[in-house]
Amino acid sequence: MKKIALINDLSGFGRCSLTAAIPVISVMGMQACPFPTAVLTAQTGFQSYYCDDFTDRMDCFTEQWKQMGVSFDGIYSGYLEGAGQIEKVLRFLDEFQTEDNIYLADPVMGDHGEPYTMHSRELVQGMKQLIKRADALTPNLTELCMLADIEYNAMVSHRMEENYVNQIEVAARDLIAGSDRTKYIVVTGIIRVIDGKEYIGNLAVSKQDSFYVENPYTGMGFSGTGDLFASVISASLVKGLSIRKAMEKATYFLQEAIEEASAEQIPTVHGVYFEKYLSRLLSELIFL
Ligand code: PXL
Repeated sequence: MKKIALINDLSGFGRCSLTAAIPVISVMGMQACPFPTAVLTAQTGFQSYYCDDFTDRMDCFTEQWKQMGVSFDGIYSGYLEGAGQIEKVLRFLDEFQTEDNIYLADPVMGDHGEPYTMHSRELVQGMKQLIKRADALTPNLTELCMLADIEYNAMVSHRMEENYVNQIEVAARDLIAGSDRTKYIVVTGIIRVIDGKEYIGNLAVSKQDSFYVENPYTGMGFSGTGDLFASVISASLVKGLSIRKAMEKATYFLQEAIEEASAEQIPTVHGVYFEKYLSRLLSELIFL
């Protein structure tokens, strides 16, 4: 059975990071191997939470797994508890990244133009190095702007323009050009206004082409949806599916869960009821 190493935090509440990634990878027929970056009582969007930073224990995972002689078909990194963890992930990659396995980096740093609490200038600088090692990246628009040194408000001020998505594509393509390894960037959370109605979309960009999918926007952003999306993309690419198929799978899995959460006014910090929709990820390709 294929294995994916999941470098991410474990949050008791928020339906994000490892609690999102493990079920998705499992239902898609692969072994999820968690490599925790931090353990939190709840994700950082809650008013109060306790966080145990795992920076000084990350090398133990790398060392022990190396001694065990294990290997991975995929590596997926998400939330890092500060810039000091970049070198730990790089060390893990030095040991476990190969020509053939697929590394997806989700550069978790902020959303809606705002940085998350662990954000720092050093984290952005470190993330710019880390993403060069990735086969695929899944930044939201805020994170793309941070990585490409674009002012978020300046970018979204173009959202009414016809070529808005093309402008984002140019920024994504620049990041691809800066890496020998990166094949795909999927930019999530692109909000457009057409005839007074809001739409939210995801843009996949590769060296050769691009692919954009959008749906009506409910106006609410829920915890963990980016992590669930990245988990489906990671598992799909490891299975050998195309980026287009991967995005279709992720959209089919999440769209109704997000609409339901918006209609029921679930507090956004708790995330969506993705558990109800996991069966949508089962497919005939499950044991490939
Ligand atoms: O969903 C991204 C994420 C992951 N992990 C933690 C977070 C966040 C976003 O706020 O706080 C702990």
